[in-house]
Amino acid sequence: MRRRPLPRRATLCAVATTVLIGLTTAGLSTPAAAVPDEFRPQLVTVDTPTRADKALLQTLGLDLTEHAGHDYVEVVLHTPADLAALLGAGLGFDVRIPDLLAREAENNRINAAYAAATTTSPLPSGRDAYRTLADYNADMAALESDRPDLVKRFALPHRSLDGREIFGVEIGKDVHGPDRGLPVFVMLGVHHAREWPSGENAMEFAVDLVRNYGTDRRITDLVDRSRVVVVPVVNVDGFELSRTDGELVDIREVDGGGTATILGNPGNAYKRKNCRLVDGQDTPDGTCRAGSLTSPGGFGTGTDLNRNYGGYWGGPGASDLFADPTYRGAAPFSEPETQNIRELVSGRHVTTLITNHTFSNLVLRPNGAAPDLVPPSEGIPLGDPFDEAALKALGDEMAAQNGYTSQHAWELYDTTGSTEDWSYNATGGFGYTFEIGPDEFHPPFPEVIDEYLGAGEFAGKGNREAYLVALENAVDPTTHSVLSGKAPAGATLRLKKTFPSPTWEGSIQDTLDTTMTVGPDGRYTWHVNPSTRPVVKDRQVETLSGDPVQEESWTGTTLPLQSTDREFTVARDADLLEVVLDWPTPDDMDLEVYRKNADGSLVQVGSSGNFVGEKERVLLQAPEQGTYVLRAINFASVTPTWTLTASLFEAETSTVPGLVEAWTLTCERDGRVVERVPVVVDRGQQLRVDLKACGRR
Ligand code: 0X9
Ligand code: ZN
Repeated sequence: MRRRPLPRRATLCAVATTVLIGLTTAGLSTPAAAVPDEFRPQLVTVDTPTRADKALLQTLGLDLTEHAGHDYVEVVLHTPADLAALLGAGLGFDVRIPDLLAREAENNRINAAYAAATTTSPLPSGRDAYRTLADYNADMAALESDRPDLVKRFALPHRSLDGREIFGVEIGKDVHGPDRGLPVFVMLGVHHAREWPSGENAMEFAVDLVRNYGTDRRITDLVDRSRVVVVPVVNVDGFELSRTDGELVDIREVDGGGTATILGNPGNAYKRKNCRLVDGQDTPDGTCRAGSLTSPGGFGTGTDLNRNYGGYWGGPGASDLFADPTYRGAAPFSEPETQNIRELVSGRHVTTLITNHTFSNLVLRPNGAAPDLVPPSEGIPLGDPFDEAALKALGDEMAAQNGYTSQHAWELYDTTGSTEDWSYNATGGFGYTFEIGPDEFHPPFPEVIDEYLGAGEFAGKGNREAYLVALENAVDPTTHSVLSGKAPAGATLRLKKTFPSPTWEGSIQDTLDTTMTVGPDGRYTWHVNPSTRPVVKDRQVETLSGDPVQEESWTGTTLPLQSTDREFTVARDADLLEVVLDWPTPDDMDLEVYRKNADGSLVQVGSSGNFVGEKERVLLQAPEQGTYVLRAINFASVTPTWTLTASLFEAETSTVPGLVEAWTLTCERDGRVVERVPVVVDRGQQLRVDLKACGRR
């Protein structure tokens, strides 16, 4: 599949990357270097200025962290063999964390010192160290026993592959009583084993709501008006391995028993995926640790839970190779852990959802894949989500609290099968991924405190405030739909819908099945998601209209390993600037586009480094007026003569008409359906539906 590259922004990771401005040899070859005797597992930033480099990197079977920009990918090297593979491929790289074990040990030392010096941290729980899985489970049980009126701890329907129960807490007024149709906010953590702060932030939010209920007016009001469901650790098996191995590093250091063998492998401290050991086969309970020993760092085995959801499952940015870090799984929702979240979200009206990850300081909104991509299952470009304006507004508002960058998920890199790719498109509930923290999967614990409570100019805000903003959105009736009316006291109302959700190439059947109980006054108010799914709504598709409104062409000659610049001035407002570099032979040239500032400095705004043999093309949406520098780079072309064309277009937006879907609303008494009505309700709409027949005997 070939797609038009849209301009992308590099991630915000505080990464020391070698950005290739002009030509250096770093991206072309690395001087033959030997693997040092004393190998240490390490985090490196690999230069991948061209698509061919990225493609080559992907063939090496390395643990690509997915922290990537247009010209780099961060990679965990677990073994000397990994390093040898990278050196052998000749890709340039910078070592960012030279010794992950030493870093793990250093973090452990910082954590121990912090814990020793701290009685109570400023976190809602007062905790001063990362929780273990047992700590999470104990904390959830304690929350319930402390405030049984407010907290219901529950086990998710499916045990993990290694046989563990997975717990969550539901928070709300009279939470053990009947469901009265309040809007639901869902907060998730630790889909990826090594991303410990993602669970901490989720758990602290649960504690925060419970501890401050009754004293803090805003929190009391929000909890009274909602049900908040927190599942702090979705991938319990992976987390257990990562968390305990991270700790072991410390013990090995402390007891002086750090032998080369033990220190030569960080165990599963940097594991990403779940405990699927053999694809398509159940993992016998309790065998995950032993079974993943053959997989250095535990990265080879497992399914990437954030590629296993049904939404556009099987498309770009998800691998079909079991050993790859982004392995999508044998089928959509093949894993018990994703199936748990599917059932959780399908059985309630989750109006807003946040799934936490680490790291890169980002607030990501759907879709996961770029709008110009065409899923074969739909035959039209993905486009922007129907609710783009509202999704962006909320994303921006949350990012203003924690100082992160708010962007489309696809601007990071394409993904399919991620949590909100499914939850938003199937239910219409707003969904976001938070990438917490600047530069590490599980940094020293004090960083968790800063991220949650905010630090520096965000002190007193942070993720806490961003989550509260999200919860305010969850309860705001203008962002979802409301049904209300008369119905017999005590009757069960059910809203149900069955539909095909698009995967990349086909579809899966989804059923949303939700209930509430009518209160004693014979009236109900039900906060629900709109009846028509975003994925079948009208879709705006942008196409270039006819002739360019401004165009310029150049020919030139550039010798191998050199580059040539041409300037183009955008003199009017337009929708799209297209720059195409063409040359006669099927070999490798690259194209970079810069915007020229008033002081003559250059800011890169686009690049195209396609596979060998493909021509280069950069598209810039709504380019600012001014001067652009177009750089033709000869990476490896034997015919140094090229043609460069810059064209400015107006885009035509056409609308692909959508469908209207209905909920089926049933009123049930004593387990018998008494009344059934189709209900069509839009976002922001409040609809009155009296269930009169249900009241008649
Ligand atoms: O790749 C991922 O799953 C996430 N990054 S991470 O380093 N935590 O693994 C980002 C996913 C972004 N895409 C969507 N949320 N759709
Ligand atoms: Zn993650």
